Amino acid sequence: MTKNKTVLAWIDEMAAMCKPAKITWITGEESQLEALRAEAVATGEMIKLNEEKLPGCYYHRTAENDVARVEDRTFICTPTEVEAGPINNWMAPDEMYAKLKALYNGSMEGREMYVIPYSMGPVGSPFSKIGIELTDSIYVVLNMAIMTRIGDAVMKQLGDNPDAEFVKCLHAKKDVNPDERYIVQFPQDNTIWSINSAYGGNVLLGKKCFALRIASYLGRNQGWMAEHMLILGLENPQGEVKYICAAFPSACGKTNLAMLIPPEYLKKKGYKVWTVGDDISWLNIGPDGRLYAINPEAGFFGVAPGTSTKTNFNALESTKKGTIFTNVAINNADNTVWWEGLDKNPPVDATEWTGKKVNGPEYIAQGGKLAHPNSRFTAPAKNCPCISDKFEDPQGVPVSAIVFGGRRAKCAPLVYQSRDWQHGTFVGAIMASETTAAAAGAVGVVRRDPMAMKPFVGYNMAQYWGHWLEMGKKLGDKAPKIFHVNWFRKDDDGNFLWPGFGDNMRVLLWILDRCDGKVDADEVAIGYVPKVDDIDITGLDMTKEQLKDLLTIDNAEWMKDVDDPDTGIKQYFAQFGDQLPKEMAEELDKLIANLSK
Ligand code: OXD
Ligand code: MN
Repeated sequence: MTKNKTVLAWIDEMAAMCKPAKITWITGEESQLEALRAEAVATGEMIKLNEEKLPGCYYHRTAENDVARVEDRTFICTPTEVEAGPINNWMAPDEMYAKLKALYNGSMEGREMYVIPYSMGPVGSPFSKIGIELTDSIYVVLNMAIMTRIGDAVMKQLGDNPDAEFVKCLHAKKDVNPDERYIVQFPQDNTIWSINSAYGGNVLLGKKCFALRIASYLGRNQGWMAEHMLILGLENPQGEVKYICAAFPSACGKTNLAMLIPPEYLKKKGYKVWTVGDDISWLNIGPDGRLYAINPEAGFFGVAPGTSTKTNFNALESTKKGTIFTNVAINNADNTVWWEGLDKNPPVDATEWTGKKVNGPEYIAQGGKLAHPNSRFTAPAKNCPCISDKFEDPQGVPVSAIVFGGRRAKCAPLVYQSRDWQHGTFVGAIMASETTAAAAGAVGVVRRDPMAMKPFVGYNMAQYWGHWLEMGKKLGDKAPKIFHVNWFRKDDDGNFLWPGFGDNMRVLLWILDRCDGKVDADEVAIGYVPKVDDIDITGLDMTKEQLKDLLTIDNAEWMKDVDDPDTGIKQYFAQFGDQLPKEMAEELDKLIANLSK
C-alpha cells in the first residue's frame, strides 16, 4: 500500500503494542467493503436490513454503557496545562501515554487490525488533510467509509515523503469498559488514541477528534479555522448562490437548517437551499482574500429521533440507501427501522434498541423508548436530495455570513448582527444554550458553549478566541459578517414565538440582505436588529407586533446574563485569567456600558 517509512514504522510500533492476529489495509474497493459487511453480519456485529426498502442498509447495536460521546473521558494532552485551558480535561502527554500503553498492550490479540487511510475533504484539495486510523472494529471501517474518503487514493496522495503530514489515529475497542475509556488528543504529536469504546462519536476519529480538536490546533498554527458549523448555499431567483456557515450547540437544529426547505411562497419565487455540510467547516482564506469553507466530511452522522418527513425530509431521504443505523429500533414485520418522531405508528412487533422484543405501542405507553435518544444514522452525503454541486469543490465555497445560535427562552432576539468582526467574535464567545425546562414558563439552565466548540476545542479556548481575532485582521473588509439567531424564544406561557424549520429562511434572507447592504437596521445595545418591515412574514400566522416582540432587547434581562454568579458572562470569562484576549474584555465592558445607557 505504501513505501512511506514514517507510516510503516508507526504501524509496526502500534501493532507491536496491540498485538493483532492480522493486519489488513483498507483499499476503498467496494468488493473489500462488501466482504467486511458479510463478515460483520455473520458474527452478529451488524444486521442486514430489508434490501428492497432500505438497499445497502445495516443495523448495529452498541453496548448499553457506550451510547454517546464521553466528555469527561476526553483529554487534550498538551505539554502544559495552560495550553489545554480551563475547560478541557488535561494530563501531561508522558503520563497519558504511559497509562494508555498499558491498556493497549495486547488489546487486539486474536483480532484483526484494519488500517484505514482517509482524507478529510476532497482528496487532493489544498485544504484537505489526511489521517490514518488503525482499528479492530469492522463497524468503524464501514462508518469511516461513509463519513470520509478512504483507501488507496488517499495513500497515493500522501506519497512516500517521510515528512508528509498525517494524523495518527489508534482505536481499540478492547472490552468497552467505561472505567477505562479514554478519548485522547495529543495535538503536538498529530495523534489521537481512543480505547474501550465502540460508539461513533468516540471512535470515528476523523470526526470530532481530528476535524475539530486536532484541526482547530493545526488551524491556529497554520492560519485557518476548524469550526463546528454547517455550510449552506442559498440560491435566489436570479440563480445566484450565497453561502452561510452556522454554529449551534447540539439539539438546536443544525442538520435541519443545513437541509432547509423554503416556505412554499419562496419556493414558488425560485429560492432554493443547497447543503454543503451539516456539522463541520474548515475555513481558509482564498486567493481573493475572502473566507472559503469546505466540509471535511463525506456523510452525515445524524441523530435519528425527531427526524421525519415533516421536520427534515432531506435528511430522511439521505438514509434510504447505503446507511448504517445505530441503536434505533427494528420493525420486525418488515426488517426496517423506527425511532421516536419518525411517525405516529411505532411497530407492534419491535426490537427496542437494547435488543428486547417488545410491543412498541405498549412499551411506549409504559414510558419506554424504542430508540435510544442518541441513536444515529450514518448516511452518505451524496444521497441528500439538496446536496450542493460545490460539495466536492476542492476550493470550497466563499462565505458571506457566519451565524451563531443557541436555545434561549428569553434574552437573545430572533436575529441580530454584530457591529464588526471583533464584536462578532465576542458574540460567538458568549454563546449559550438552555436546557429545556419541563414546566411551562420556567426558564432552563444556561450553559455557555462558545462557538458551539466547548467540547471540541483542541487548545485553550481563550487562545482560540485570539486566533479568531487574528483571522479577522487578515480578512479585513473581506471578512464575512457575523450574526446571532435564536429560533427558540418563548412567551410567558412557554410557547415558542417563532415557527422555525423552513421559515428560518426568512431570517437568512435578511442576513444576506444585510451582507449586500440592501437593508437598514436599528442599532441597540447588543448590535443591529432588523426593522420590523424587513423580515417577510407573508403567510405566517403572526402579527407585526409579535415580530416586534421577537426582536426586542430587554436590557435588564441581558444584564442578568452578564452578572449571573453561576452562568454569567463575567464569571465565564474570569476563569481564563490573563489568557483572555484584551479585545474580549473590551467588548464585555462595551456591552455593559451599552446596557446601562
Ligand atoms: C455530533 C455532536 O454528533 O455535535 O455532531 O455531538
Ligand atoms: Mn456536531
